[in-house]
Amino acid sequence: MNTVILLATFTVVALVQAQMPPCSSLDDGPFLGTAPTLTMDVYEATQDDLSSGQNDKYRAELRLHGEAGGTGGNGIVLEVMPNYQFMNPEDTFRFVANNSQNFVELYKPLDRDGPTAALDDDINVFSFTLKCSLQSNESDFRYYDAKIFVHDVNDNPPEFVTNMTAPLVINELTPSGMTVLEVKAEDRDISSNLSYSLSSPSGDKDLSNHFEIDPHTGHLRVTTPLDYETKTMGTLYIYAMDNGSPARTATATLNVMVEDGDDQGPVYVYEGCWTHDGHCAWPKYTTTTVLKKDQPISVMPVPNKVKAAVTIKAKDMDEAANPIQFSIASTIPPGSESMFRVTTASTGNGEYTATITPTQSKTVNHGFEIFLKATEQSEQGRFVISMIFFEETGHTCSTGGASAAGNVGTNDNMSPTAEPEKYTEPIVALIVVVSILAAFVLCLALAFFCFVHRSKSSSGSDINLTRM
Ligand SMILES: *[C@@H]1O[C@H](CO)[C@@H](O)[C@H](O)[C@H]1NC(C)=O
Ligand SMILES: *[C@@H]1O[C@H](CO)[C@@H](O)[C@H](O)[C@H]1NC(C)=O
Ligand SMILES: *[C@@H]1O[C@H](CO)[C@@H](O)[C@H](O)[C@H]1NC(C)=O
Ligand SMILES: *[C@@H]1O[C@H](CO)[C@@H](O)[C@H](O)[C@H]1NC(C)=O
Ligand SMILES: [Ca+2]
Ligand SMILES: [Ca+2]
Ligand SMILES: [Ca+2]
Ligand SMILES: [Ca+2]
Repeated sequence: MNTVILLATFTVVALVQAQMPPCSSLDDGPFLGTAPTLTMDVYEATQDDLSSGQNDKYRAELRLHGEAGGTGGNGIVLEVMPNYQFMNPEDTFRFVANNSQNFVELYKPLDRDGPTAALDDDINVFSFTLKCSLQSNESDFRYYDAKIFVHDVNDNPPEFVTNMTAPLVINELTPSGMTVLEVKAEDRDISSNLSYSLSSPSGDKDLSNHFEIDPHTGHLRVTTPLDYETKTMGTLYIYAMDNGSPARTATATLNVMVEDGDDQGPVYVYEGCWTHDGHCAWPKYTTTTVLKKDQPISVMPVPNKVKAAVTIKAKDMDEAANPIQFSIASTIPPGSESMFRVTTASTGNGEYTATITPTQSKTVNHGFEIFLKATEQSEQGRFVISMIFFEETGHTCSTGGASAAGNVGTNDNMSPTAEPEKYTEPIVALIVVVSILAAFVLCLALAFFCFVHRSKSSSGSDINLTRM
C-alpha cells in the first residue's frame, strides 16, 4: 500500500517535471504564479577578450526551459522587444543553447565605459523585455523582464585633464605650502579612485624635493622654497594611478621654470676682486690724498690686478635687478661726507657706476677713508659697502687691513693683511729648543721655591701646635 503511494508520488513529480513547458522559467517569481525577472551578469569585452576563449566571463545563463534556436518540440524562439533603453542588446548579445542550458552570450565587443569619464555614457545594464515563444506554435508565447548587468574591467588608464604642456612658471619667492597647480585626471572606468604622486628624472631629484602632490586632491604644492640662483628649470613627472588590479597609471611630464625674485643684494664688480660665493667680497679701492675741486677722484682696485684706475661699479645680483644708488655711508675720520658729491649712473647692462667728486680742493691725511654704500632701490633696500682708502702718493702698498663689506660680512680671515715674516727652519728649531730649556729652568726654580716655602711653613705650624 505504502509503496503504491510512494510510486504514485514519484510519477506525479516526474510528470510535473516533464510537463514544465518550454519558455517557462527555471525559477519562481517573487509571488506565486508570477514570472521572475531574468538577470544575467557579464563583463565588458574587447575583441581581443572575446577571442581569448574565456567564454564564461562573457556569457550568462538564461534560466528558461526549452532550447534556444532548437527545432524540436522543445525549441524556443527568443526576441528582444523594441522597448529597450539606449542600446539594443541584440547588437552585441545572442541567445544560444548548449547541453540543454540557455545562455546569453556577448559576441561583439562591448565598452561599458563610454567615450568619456562622465557617468551618463556608461552602459551598466541592458534592461529589456524578452519574448519567448514556442518553435512549434508561435502563438504560444510569454514575456519576461530581463536585465543584463555589464561589469567593469579596468581597461582604461587615467587621463590628465590638466593641460601640462606649457611649463609651470614659479617664482622662487613662492612660499612653502602654496599650491602652484591643481592637477586633475579622470578615468573612464567605474569608481576609479585616483591617487596622484610625483617624481623627477634622476638628474632633477633636487627639484622634486621642493614639491609634493596631495595624493587625493592632486594639489601640487611647494614644500621648500626654490632658488633661481641655483636652478632655473627642471622636470617633474606627475602620475595618476587608478585603484584597479592591476592598477593603471598615467604619466605627465611637467616642465618647471623658476622665475627670479628679489632675494639678492648688490655687489661691487671689478676684475681681480676677492670673491666669496662667486662674487666680489670685501671690495676696496685706493686713491690719492690730493683732492681737486670738481675733479672726480680716480681709484685703483685692491688687489690691483689690472694695474690701472677703474670705475667703481656695482650691480644687483638678481636677474630681475633693481637699480642701484651710491652714497657715502661714513668717513674716517667721521663727518667729512659733505666734502664729496656722489653721482650714480647706469651703464645700461645692469651695472651702475659711482663718481666721487670733491667739493673742495684739499689734501687729506694719509689713511683717510670713505665707506661707499651701494643700495638697491627696492623695499628691502639691500646694500653693500666698499672702502676707499686715501694714501699719499709714494706709498706703494696698501696699509689697510680692515675691510668693510656691509651686509656681505666683515670676515677677516681672507683679508689681505701682510703675512708675518717667515722664519727659516733652523731658527724655528732654535726657538723651540730655547723655549723648552727656559720652561724647564722655570719649573726647577718654581719647584725649589715651593719646597723651601713649604718646609718653612710646616715648621712654623709645628711650632704653633706645640704652643697650643
Ligand atoms: C558547451 O558546454 C560545454 C561544457 O558544458 C563546453 O565544453 C562547450 O565548449 C560548450 N559549447 C559551446 C559551443 O560553447
Ligand atoms: C498554440 O498556442 C495557443 C495559445 O496557447 C493555443 O490556443 C493553440 O491551441 C495552440 N495551437 C496548437 C496547434 O497547439
Ligand atoms: C595645451 O596647451 C597648449 C598651449 O599651452 C595648447 O597648444 C594645447 O592645444 C593644449 N592642449 C589641450 C589638449 O588643450
Ligand atoms: C580612495 O582611496 C583612499 C585611500 O587611497 C581612501 O581613503 C578613500 O576613502 C577612497 N575613496 C573612495 C571614494 O573610495
Ligand atoms: Ca582605469
Ligand atoms: Ca572599463
Ligand atoms: Ca633672485
Ligand atoms: Ca635684488
